[in-house]
Order: sequence, then structure tokens, then C-alpha cells
Amino acid sequence: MVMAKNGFVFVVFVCCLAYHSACASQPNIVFIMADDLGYGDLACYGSAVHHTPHLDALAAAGMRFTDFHSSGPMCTPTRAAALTGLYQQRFGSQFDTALSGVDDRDLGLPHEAVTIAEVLKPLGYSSACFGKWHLGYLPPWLPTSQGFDQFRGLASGDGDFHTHIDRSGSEDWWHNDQIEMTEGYTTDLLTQYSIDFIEQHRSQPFFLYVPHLAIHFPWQGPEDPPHRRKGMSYETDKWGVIPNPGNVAPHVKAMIESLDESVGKIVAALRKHDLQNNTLVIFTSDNGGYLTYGPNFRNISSNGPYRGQKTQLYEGGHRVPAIFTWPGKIQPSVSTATTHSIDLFPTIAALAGIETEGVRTDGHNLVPLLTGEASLPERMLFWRAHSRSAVRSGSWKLHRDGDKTELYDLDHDPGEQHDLAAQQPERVNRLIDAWNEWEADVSRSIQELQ
Ligand SMILES: [Ca+2]
Repeated sequence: MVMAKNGFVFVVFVCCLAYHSACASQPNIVFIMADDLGYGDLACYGSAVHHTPHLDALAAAGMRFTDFHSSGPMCTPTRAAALTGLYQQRFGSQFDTALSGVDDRDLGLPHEAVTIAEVLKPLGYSSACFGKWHLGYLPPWLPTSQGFDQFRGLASGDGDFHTHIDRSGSEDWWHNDQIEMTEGYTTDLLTQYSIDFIEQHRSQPFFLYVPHLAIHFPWQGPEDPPHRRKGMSYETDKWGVIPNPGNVAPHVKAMIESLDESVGKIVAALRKHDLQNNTLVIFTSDNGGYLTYGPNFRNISSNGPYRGQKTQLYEGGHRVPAIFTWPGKIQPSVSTATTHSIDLFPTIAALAGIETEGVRTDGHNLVPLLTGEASLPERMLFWRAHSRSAVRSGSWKLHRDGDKTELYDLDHDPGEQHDLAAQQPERVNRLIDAWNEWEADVSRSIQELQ
């Protein structure tokens, strides 16, 4: 199968024999992505504040990663990478950051991009996206134009959890390509859609993508009040009703515990229909958490021992929780393998029966790692957020911002406190050369798209 659009060629080889033999055992995929959830926000990742029994149980039953990274430090970049298996920079520099609800309403993930939903469709998978898209604001940039059979949720980066009004004051609750305003708390609505979808599709392979809005602002737990009204702009008032901005934590705690309940209900739905042994559940976050926001908001999220926060390329901006659970196939364990959002596409594609060699991806198929058959080969990983960039090689991480460079040895300095750049100029130069090579490569992809 060759999927080619405007010269951006993506080739998927589906071995007929492999496809037919895989049909009977094609696993379901449930991919749940939290929003802005920090490395230290779950009890199973060290939180002493949040009660997350369902996610802790999911982690205890599967493989919990301690060195998993989002492809960007913000929402849009990681979503583009996770769904395509490619560095988002291949789609243009606008994917270095979040698509804006003011300036980017006529943009979206290019239709030339091949998403995991598009690849799974010819293999007989039903697919749904229930949650926050943030890869386009309006048709034709919504999930149903990127291979998903169904979409319910919000297109923008943030909507009121009760009124579903986006930051610009527009209604933002969609059913496929139409606005369909619906009453209910966002996390609960997405959970119910997911449960219904599992029940309706229990007899065929499915791909369920649940990009929760929690715990992105507006910081509203289920019991917090609605805030936004249609027709008002919230560009300068986008955080919700926070009586004590110096302590956002109680609102975030309610959001996290609601998210945890959602995961518990989705897993329970799989169990109810006896699907748990034929379903891979993936849980991760699209970027690290905010510790502070602007001059006022404090005590928001936790990135554990890691430096920095959302929007930054220190570890706190992109090292995130990641849990892969598949009873009988993945043994309960903790993995220190360095893994990344771009690995999700090739992993899911491999499980669906697609020949790994035919998948154009920047990531690695994690199936051998998940099943204990093989470790991952060494590789470098790259991040770019406009002028700031980072490269990871083994335990070494180089940061650049203009002429400024910083070098850290994460094995001995996970908090990125001791800059070794001046002491190791040769290593710095090697990593800069590698990064330049990577940037030249992803820039060629942009030209192919034009
Ligand atoms: Ca985010």
C-alpha cells in the first residue's frame, strides 16, 4: 500500500499473509494522553499529594517508563509527532509550538501527514478520537480528515470544562465536523464516549485515542464553577476561577483524580467485555507540567526531580509518565529505556500487523522491548522549540539557545544543575554537528510538503 500525497510519500507494506494471520489476534489499542501532566503528578511516579489508584494499578500491571519523553514541551507539537511517528518539525516550524486560536485558525496538521488512524483503517480497525485535538481548529483540519471514524470533544487547546467555550469565546464541542454543544464535565463526557465506543466495537479491532484535556487550564475540578461564556474573550483570563492563585494545587488535584477515575472506568469497560487480554493500553502526557504560570499562579503541578516546566526543554518540560499495559503480553516492570512520542506510531503499526520495515518513521517499534525480547538500539533524540533546541545521546543532553550551550550528564545529574559544556568542548561539538544534521533532514521534509 502506497499512500502518497503531493510528493510526501509514505509507504506501508502490508504482507497479505501476515495480515490474514494477524486478523484473528489484532489487538485493540487504547491510547490515553493526559494534557500537561507532570512527571511527578501520579502516585506511581512519586506524588504524595494525589490519589491515583487506577493509574497506579495500570502501572503495576504493565511496563512503567522512567525515561519517556514528549516530542515537544507543548500540546500541538507532541500530538503531531505521536500520531504520525515523525518529528513534528517535518511539518513546518509552526509545529514548534502550539497552534494559536487567534492566528492559526486556518491551519492544521497537513493532510499529507499520515496518521496512525489512517494506517489502521485498511486493516479493519475502527477508530475514534475523544478529547482535545489541537491539530487544527476548524474543518477540514479535524480528526475525521485524518483517518478517525469519529471525533467528539474540543478542537482548541483549552475549553471551559463545564461550558465548553474556548479561549476566544467560541463554542468548542464537536461531533465530527459539526459543533454539538453538550452538557457535562469534559473528563466525564470523554469517559462516557469511550465506554460506549468500546461496547459498540467490542467485536472488531479498534483504536481508541483519548486525549484528555485534564490537567490543562482552565484549572477546574468537577466541583469548581463554570467560567467562560460565549462571545467573551479569555485571552487574558484563561485559567478559570482560582480564589487563591498562589495555590492552584487543590484544583489540579481534583482534575488529576477525575482523570484517574476516567482511566479506571475505561479499563473496567475493557474488562466487562473481556477485552483486557487483547488490548494494549497506553497512557502518557503531551508535555511536562506547569510549576508556576506568570507572576501569580503557583503550586500547580510536579515534575518530580526534574528541572523546568512546560514550554521549556529542560527535562521537566518533556520527561513525562508513560505506562504500557497488556496483560499476558507485557510483564509488570519498570523500564529505564529512553523512549519518545515518535515511538508510538511504529509500535502500534507493528502490533496491527504492518511490516516494520515499510513504516516511514523517526521512532522505534517498542514491541520487542515491551515483550522482553530485545532492548532498544542506541539513538539520538532531538527537540526544537524555535530558537531553543536540545539533543540527547545516551546520558548526555545538550541545550542550545543562540550561542549559549549547556551540557548535562543525566545519569549523574538528572536535575540538570551542573553545566559541563566548558569542560567537554569536543562532546559539545559532536552533539551540535548531530543536531545540525537532524535539522537539515527535517527541513528537507518541509520542502517535500510544499
Ligand atoms: Ca499540553
